[in-house]
Amino acid sequence: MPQTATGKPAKKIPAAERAKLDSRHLRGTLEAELAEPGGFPKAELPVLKFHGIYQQENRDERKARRAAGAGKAHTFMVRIALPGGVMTADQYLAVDDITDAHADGSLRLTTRQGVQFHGTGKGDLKPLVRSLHDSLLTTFAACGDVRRNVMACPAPLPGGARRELLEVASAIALELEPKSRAYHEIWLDGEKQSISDGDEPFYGDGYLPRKFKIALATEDDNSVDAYTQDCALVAIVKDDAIVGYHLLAGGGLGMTHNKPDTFARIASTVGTLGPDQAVAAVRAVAAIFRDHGNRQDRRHARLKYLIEDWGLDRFRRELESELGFALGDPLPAPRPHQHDYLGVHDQDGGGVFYGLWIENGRLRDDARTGVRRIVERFRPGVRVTAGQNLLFTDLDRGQIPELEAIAEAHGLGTVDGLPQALRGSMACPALPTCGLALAEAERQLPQTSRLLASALDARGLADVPMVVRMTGCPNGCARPYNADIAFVGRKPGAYHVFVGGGVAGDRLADLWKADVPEADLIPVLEPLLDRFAEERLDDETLGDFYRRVGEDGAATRRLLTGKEEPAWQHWQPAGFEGGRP
Ligand code: SRM
Ligand code: SF4
Repeated sequence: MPQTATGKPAKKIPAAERAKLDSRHLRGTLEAELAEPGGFPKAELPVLKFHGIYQQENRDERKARRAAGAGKAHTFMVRIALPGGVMTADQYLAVDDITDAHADGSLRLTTRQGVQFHGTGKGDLKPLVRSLHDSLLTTFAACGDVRRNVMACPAPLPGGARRELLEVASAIALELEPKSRAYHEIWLDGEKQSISDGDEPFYGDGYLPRKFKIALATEDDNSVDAYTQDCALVAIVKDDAIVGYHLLAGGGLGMTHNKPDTFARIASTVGTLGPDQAVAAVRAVAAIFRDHGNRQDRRHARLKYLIEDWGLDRFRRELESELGFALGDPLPAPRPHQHDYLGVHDQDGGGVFYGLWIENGRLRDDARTGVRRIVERFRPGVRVTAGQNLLFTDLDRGQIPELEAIAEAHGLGTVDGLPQALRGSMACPALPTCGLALAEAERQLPQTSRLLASALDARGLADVPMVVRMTGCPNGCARPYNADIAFVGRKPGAYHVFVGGGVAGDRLADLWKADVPEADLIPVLEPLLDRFAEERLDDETLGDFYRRVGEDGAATRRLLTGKEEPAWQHWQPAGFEGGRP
């Protein structure tokens, strides 16, 4: 075994770290591999991700291909990063054109305000990236061990604060953008540069230990789910201007079934910042993660585990030392709701904006045509929300009836008559594209959420705001663990059912029942819904009711079902409340 200078055995560098170190600042052998038939070799896939590209296969076809003795038919998922979800009409139309030219004809609005293409062939990658670049859009650093798409509340509400919030989001995105020219060289035929130490002044050769997620909310709008982020700023607004921020850190949802050392965590309130300290503070949090995050065990390579190991006091001390100034004392944690801004709203500077519900963020066929027609007709600004919906901005109120008529003609649900259980629902893509999916999500939730909507309607609960989420595995891409109700894939056709999060997104749900077959997803919730209908206080949400009637999840379950769960599956360490156990 290799030795260090002190004679101690040197730690082996894990493959994921080695791939970054050897990549020559994200170049790897991608350019050469692009010219070869077949997929990219496994060793190059981590580098490919930094360019916003994942190698996938259509899992619906896997069995038949195996049976026919055919190898994997590789296709690619390509992700665009859009700080704050903001696009122009021209950019949206270019993205829509690209899915016909270079992908499978569908667009996927993501839970982090990005857009994904699926089903892209290897030969289409370069033209796809070039077309995006021509529209000033990029896939660079949309994935990989860097800061991910920086989220910000996208609604252009009256007052200057929202504009400022989006500007700060863009400034943070730029500050933490990798500076390597690899993307230009590989995809845009940019001039080859020699690789020097100065290429990546912030990230260095090893980039971050893993992904790093940032979001900006305000004290009255948590539409970006701030408590699930590695680092979030919640703006304190006075007289339409941002006068400071709450700094949150250490949120994160990914976990692995039956591995108790992995867990979801709600971000902690670390302190407060002045209005000009936002970029420096986020950069400092990312620097701490870069320097102290776990690079040996990728499952623990998220800021939440570092904060759990250190404790909040040490984290705050290290952060202040990195920053060179003291943070303000934490204020009581804000509890704004996750607004969806569907329908018509007054806009900053006059006019209105309009929020359109897009089921699970998937735009294909008639729905895609409908959105395209709206964008062509009114040329609005287009914004992707963290709820996988679209906002059209810069409209006149007089245009709304025609806009709604186009939406309805193309089967797009306007907000009137949209049940809350659908309105607040989100699913991740899962099958057939996601290589990690254990169960369906995007293709299953439409049935499940409609059954839930009927069950709520039958009990007079149709108007209760509700966050309902489904994922095909425990990684948590549709942020299930802080929802009122969530279904998390366990195996084909079976889910863990969670309840007790809520519209503020600031607490974790409890595991209500494990390994529930698809057909029983709503029946297992009925005792809870019955009792909710009977005992609900005015304006109480399901998650709040669940918390009120039982001290903890187990107590509530006993109360409602009269049963103990037999073998309690791993969910959270005992006594874990989303901060330190
Ligand atoms: Fe995610 C991996 C899709 C938001 C936690 N996520 C994946 C991959 C790339 C699967 C893979 O690694 O092979 C999925 C691609 C599926 C496909 O076919 O498109 C995928 N994640 C998504 C998207 C598209 C879901 C959606 O419904 O929109 C979201 C893209 C956001 C974007 O534009 O950047 C998406 N992923 C999230 C979120 C939510 C968030 O960030 O607000 C989470 C939970 C928050 C968190 O990170 O803790 C999330 N995704 C993960 C994880 C688990 C990370 C962990 O800490 O363990 C993985 C697995 C991994 O990284 O190894 C993952
Ligand atoms: Fe895939 Fe799991 Fe993320 Fe869903 S939650 S997209 S199944 S990794």
